[in-house]
Amino acid sequence: MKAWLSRLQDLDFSPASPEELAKFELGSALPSLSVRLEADPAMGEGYRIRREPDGGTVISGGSSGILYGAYALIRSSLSGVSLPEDYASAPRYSLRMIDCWDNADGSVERGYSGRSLFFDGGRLRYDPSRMRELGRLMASVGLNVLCINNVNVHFPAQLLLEDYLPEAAALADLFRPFGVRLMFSVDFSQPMRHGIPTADPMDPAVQAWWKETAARVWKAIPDLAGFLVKADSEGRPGPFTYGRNHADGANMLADAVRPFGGIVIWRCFVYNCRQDWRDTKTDRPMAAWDNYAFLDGQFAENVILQIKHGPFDFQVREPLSPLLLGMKHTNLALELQLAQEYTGHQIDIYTMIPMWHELFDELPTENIMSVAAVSNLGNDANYTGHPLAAVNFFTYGLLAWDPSVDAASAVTSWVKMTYGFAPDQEQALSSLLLSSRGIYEKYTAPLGICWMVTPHDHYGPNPDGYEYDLWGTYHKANRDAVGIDRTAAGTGYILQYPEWMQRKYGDPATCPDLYLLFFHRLPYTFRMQDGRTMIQRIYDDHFEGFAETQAMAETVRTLPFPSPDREIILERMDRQLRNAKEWCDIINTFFFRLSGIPDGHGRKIYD
Ligand code: GCV
Repeated sequence: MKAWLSRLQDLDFSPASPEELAKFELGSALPSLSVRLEADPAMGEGYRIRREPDGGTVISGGSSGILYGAYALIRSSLSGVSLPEDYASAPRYSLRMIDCWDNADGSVERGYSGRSLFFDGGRLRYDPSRMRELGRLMASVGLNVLCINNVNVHFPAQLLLEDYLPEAAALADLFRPFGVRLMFSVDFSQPMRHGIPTADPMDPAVQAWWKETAARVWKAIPDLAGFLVKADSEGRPGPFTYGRNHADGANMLADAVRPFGGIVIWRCFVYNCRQDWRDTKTDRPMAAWDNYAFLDGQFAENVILQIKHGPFDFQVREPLSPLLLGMKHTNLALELQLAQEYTGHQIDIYTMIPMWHELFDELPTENIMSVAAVSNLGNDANYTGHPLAAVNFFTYGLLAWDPSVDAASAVTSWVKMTYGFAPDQEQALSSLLLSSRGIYEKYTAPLGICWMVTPHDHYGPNPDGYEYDLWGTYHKANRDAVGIDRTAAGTGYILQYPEWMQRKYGDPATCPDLYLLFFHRLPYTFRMQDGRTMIQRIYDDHFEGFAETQAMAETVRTLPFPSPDREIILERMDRQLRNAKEWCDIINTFFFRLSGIPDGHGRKIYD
């Protein structure tokens, strides 16, 4: 299976360079087109495609630029979206990353599409032809960095920097012609495996160990992109153990990798995961800011702080993380999650690009210097479990290249490339995908409240499942009111935002409805902007969300998906229907039992 590249010829050899691959792709996908490739190393990853008076086409660019130009031409031809006569493009961000949460034992943390493509039984073990397909899928949408192992570095993944290095170097060789560089997640305490009694970043022995290690690693893989680090988060080791801050930790690693052009990607997902639900002072969304904002300007130039898009954890609706707006003197990366951890496990249809555009509506593109997304891939034949989840990988690549890419045309291009449908069917599938996020949001946790999901597994409803837990994830629904007051009068979270955002979200009368319960604690009878009471809006959204899922299922059944996609899609659609019904009934019942307020339209809510 080659996902959206299924109309291309099999790649049954290992190309030596991006140019060779570009020639192969153009020759097989567009045989009637006369295309000349013109190397212009100064253009780097950028490319220019121009028509010559004689009818030929010239693609100029740096080595991978030529390859991206070739794929742009192929995408344009397969999706029928023509390019201007003279078209130039360059990526907005130089690092466009896929972060895999694959463990050495072959399991994938939050993976919903089979086992790891890279590891099995504690070793690097992969199918080279699938690696080529993956490289091709990445290059075809402009993605250029692949972090192959989980940020939770469980043993023996540490051996990537040690015994497994020769095999890792062979893997890097496989990806190089696709313009893809590898990255490794590293364990901050790794020096302690080697007789050093500490991982303190200020300790000379620790510093020396990382320097020697970096030298050895980059000798084996000279173009390794860098190290990715999850430190002091959810039980991972980090600088806090030694009374150091995260600039101390990140800068120490940055010193070690700098001579080789390496980057340290340092994640900001740091919060108190042992909170007491009775503690009303600690508000988890505030944690990243509290841990990092004061360090602005103190990180080395080859450190990038990677920040999840929202202050919680990839919920269906969260405001933009304030850290992405507040750290003006630090290199930042936006972290998205293609894996549908909280958004339907690649069983429910959930197309993300509308959500990403909402983020960029508030996030100036220049605030960040790179983008990363947690992978939704596994060794299922179709890579993404649900065939329609591939649209998220495809559109993520286009967005990482150019955040202003049009959502509808990106989704439609994917539909056209993947399925040769008639125009009305193509239109039906595109609009179904584009509306899927809104539908999922309606039948799950309401109005930005988050965390009403089944604990740990994160599929299906459990409105009180996280309420008395230690993760800082509370909604505090009682018989009168629901939500957390995060205004200045409440936890003060809102004060982490620039003033214009404080104004936008701070007053419940003007706060956009879908964010209402993220920022405010309100009575069920609160009047929404559309005149409905909040409780009525909750009931309406849930009934509508389920009805819209039923309509979605009807459409899905009429579409002529080829086998085996059709069987997989229909089976998952049935599961989604059951899930939507469960969410609708449980959430409505939960709020009805608490509030005692009946549905204004007399629909069935269980007592
Ligand atoms: C890789 C959430 C997920 C964890 C994940 C973590 C992270 O807590 O549930 O599985 O761990 O985020 O992003 O580090």
